[in-house]
Amino acid sequence: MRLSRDDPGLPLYHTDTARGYTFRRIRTRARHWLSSRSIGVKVCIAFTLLFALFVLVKISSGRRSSTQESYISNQEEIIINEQVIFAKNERVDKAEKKNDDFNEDHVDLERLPDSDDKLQDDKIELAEKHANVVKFTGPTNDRQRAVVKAFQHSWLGYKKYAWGHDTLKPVSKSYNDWFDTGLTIVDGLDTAIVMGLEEEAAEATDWIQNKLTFEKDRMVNFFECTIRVLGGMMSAFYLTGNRMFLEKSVDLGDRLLSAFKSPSPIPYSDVNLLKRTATNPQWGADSSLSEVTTVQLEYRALSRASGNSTYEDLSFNVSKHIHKIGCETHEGLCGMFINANTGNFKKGATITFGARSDSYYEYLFKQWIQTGKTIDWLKEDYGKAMTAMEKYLYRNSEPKKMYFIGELLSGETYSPKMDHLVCFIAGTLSQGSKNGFPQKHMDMAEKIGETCHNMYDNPTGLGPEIAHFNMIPGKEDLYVKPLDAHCLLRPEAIEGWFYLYRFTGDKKYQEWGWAAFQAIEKYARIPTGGYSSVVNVKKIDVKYRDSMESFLLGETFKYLYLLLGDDQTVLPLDKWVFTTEGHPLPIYDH
Ligand code: DMJ
Repeated sequence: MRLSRDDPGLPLYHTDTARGYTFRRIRTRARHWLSSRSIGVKVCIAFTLLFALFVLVKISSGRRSSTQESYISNQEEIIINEQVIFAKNERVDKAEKKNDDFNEDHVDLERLPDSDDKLQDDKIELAEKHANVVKFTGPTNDRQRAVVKAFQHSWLGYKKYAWGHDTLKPVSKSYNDWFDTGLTIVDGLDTAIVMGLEEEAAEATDWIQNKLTFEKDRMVNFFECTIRVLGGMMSAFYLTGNRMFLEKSVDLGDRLLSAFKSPSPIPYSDVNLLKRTATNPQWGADSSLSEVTTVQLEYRALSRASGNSTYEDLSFNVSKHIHKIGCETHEGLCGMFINANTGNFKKGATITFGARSDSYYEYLFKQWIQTGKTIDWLKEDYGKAMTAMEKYLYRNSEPKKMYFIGELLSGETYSPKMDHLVCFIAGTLSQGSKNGFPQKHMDMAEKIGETCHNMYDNPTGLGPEIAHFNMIPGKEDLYVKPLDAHCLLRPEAIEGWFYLYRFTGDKKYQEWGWAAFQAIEKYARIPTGGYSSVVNVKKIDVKYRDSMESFLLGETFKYLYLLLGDDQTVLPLDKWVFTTEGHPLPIYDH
């Protein structure tokens, strides 16, 4: 039943006359009550009222700023290097929100230089001078010459059947596009430069200058595009001093920054290069730990070269955020998923040094190196994580005692499984021990490096994607499940042996690298051009996956070439830091 205004069922003050009477009566009583109180009581009441007013104002201003967040669509646009990145209020609100909720360093987009002075000439001159000092004279022995030939064979196949596309399908003599940015060219260029291959380097440079465009209406993976394309071009810039590479990198970097249009310091995983939009991965709500924490070397180099600090600031905020929230349950070992909307780790996620986490640990260390060892917490977080790795994950097999790094499934259950990807840590640990970390790190590096070599003990001599280890006496130490037996010609084991050889001078690492190279030649080479990933490393009746990954040129051949060189002062590790994709970038003093 609906009540009318004059309904007798309503309380008295719901009629005008009665309400006026009631208020007058209350006011008179209140005045009378107050006049009969002491001064002290009156002061107390006044103070309480003022405090209540203050609280009300606070609450209402908080409400207002969160309401403002939903009105971002019709705002003025912010231009960064001639490109629209954020709607203005969206940017301001996000900056405020990041400061309020996440307390990361405010990234002041207003500080950005105008497009006119976006590339600072003094920085470019510096890079040009730097590049002039770097001379690559080509191979000095037969093994290096063989690796150069292999690189040329892969280049030839790519050129014949896939030029301008992302990757070669060497068996079907066709191509595959993932980002549609000529991935093999940009990822492989700096290897051609390092090998002294002037013709291939010139072809790549010409294509990047005249054909490469990022006006692509497709979603690309923010991390992969950063480490392969941006990293490749930034390395080429620093190795040659050619400012065209920097200009292209700025263009790509501005587009990729869209990933940071998230409500937390954690970027989204996928970016549309044309529309400059970003989303979570299609397969789930979370971003991978390794992906969000493995872009910082590249963006720092871009910022330092271009004079635009935004790339470095936004990407470094990710590291700062993770440092701040910490991974205390496992003393510095983090779960593999983190959410770009909340900025929080997914509870109960697997802890691993393999896929989805690996290079988080690598970039803690390498950022410390890149910034001239000036940021102590990077070193501390890395050291703490390595101690925890030894405690929770580092185990040995039986009966031969191969040392490996296993996983904690759901953050709890130990699994003696190691991805080939984990072999990178042999390199990082050995470099760490030469930069102030304990000798124990070198011991672990050598043991893991050896286990990675054992993983190659297969009929083809190639390494599998994943190995499992036996921890009970009496059985085989290492076994490969059929579904894990494929080989993408990944670089990590060879990368580890390269660092170990540089730091120990033990020639066994060169021998291991040479054996792996010969296996690639024997079982992965496609006569018409290129090399193919294989289906099962245990079968010499090889079946091909018909794909040649860009990192074969960007990393695997580069590390082989450097490992097998007589001159181990090429690209000295106190001047250059290798990105996770094997692209050398300069080390700064800050
Ligand atoms: C490369 O793209 C990078 O090394 C990345 O960090 C993970 N692994 C692949 C090659 O295996």
